[in-house]
Amino acid sequence: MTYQILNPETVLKYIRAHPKARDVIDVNAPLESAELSDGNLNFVFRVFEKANPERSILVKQGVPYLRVAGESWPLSPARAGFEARALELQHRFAPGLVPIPYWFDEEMSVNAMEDLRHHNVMRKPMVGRTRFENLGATIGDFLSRTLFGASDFGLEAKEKKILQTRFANTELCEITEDLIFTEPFEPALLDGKPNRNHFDPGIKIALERLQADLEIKAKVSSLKHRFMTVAQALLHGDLHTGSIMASDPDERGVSDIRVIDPEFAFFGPIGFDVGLFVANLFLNASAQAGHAPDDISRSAYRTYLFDQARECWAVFERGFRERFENANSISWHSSDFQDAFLLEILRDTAGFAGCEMIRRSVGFAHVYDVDSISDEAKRAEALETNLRIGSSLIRAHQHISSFGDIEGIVREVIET
Ligand code: SR1
Ligand code: MG
Repeated sequence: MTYQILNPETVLKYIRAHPKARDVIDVNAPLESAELSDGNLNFVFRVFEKANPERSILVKQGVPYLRVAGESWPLSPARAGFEARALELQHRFAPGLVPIPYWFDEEMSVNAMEDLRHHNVMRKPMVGRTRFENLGATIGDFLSRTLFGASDFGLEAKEKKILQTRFANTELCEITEDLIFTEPFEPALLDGKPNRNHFDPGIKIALERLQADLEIKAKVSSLKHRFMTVAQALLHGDLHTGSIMASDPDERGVSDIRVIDPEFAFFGPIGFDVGLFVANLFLNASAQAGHAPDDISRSAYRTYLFDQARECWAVFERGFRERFENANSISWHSSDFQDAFLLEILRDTAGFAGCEMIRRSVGFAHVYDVDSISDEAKRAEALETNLRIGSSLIRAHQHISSFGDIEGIVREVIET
């Protein structure tokens, strides 16, 4: 099929005609579709057998623009190829923690994959304080498997270099460079590019103070430069709680958890993925100022979030150290080297988490956690909290020596 933008009608024709679809569903049976588009970039459809909706396929299509902005923000549909290649690798290193990829159709910019029909994107249930007890451990496991697997320690040196050339994800990296590292820290840009920040007037003064802080500016420049140049491993590249799905927790609070949407994948610094994930837990914790109905439930859920962040780091670090034992070269067996490398990741984690907390509060792409707080004063309180924690993490990141240091910085501002 030559490229055309799919809709709930044409996606049915597309599926009926695709030779690989018949491996998953009966394409001759009556089929139905539903549009599920939820993220900022793409269109997503579920196609299922009418008489047996359990038999379904998820179809995700990249269109030549950003879905939430429309044609005024052009974006190459080639991003679907980065997602396809990343998902294939993540599925190789962490099977069961990502959707099963079915096929990638380059001409149509379509990724077809396992339809996680019993799962929900985690962000909203977490704002409603649903507890997923295995969240931190699962994401820590996902991070150590995928980031070690697709690094110089897990891949042969030649394979990694060749792979890197297939992940020159220039357009989506530019979005991250602009939206996370540049625009939130500048009142106006010098290079004629638009500054897409938007923020609650209640935090104008705090933001002006932050944007005038030369120490913060220098540290963010250095984090941005690390993001652009330190090609440690193939990152997910956008690991927030909107990029994770979970089934309803069972009686022990345990769910099936899957990481989705790796279209921002590129070879970058490992701490970027870890930092984005923990920052999104902290963003939820601060937003509970405006969501939890009472002190007890607020405190309990914040404690849960800190536990998950700590557990994520612990499982990630343990998994990474275990994998070092079987690393592909004797060069990686020095325990001093391993300690130093993990410390570098931890410090990056703190710095990148700080940038994420700030950009989600004042930049182009906010989070539902904070934006959905209806009480103006409480929303401003959460936003100020994010700016304070973000600034402290950025300021202190090069002096962090344990995950407890990161937790300590956050807990100085967010009480449990
Ligand atoms: C222009 S895209 C805005 C944000 O959505 C994605 O999920 C990334 O987080 C990006 O920064
Ligand atoms: Mg996404």
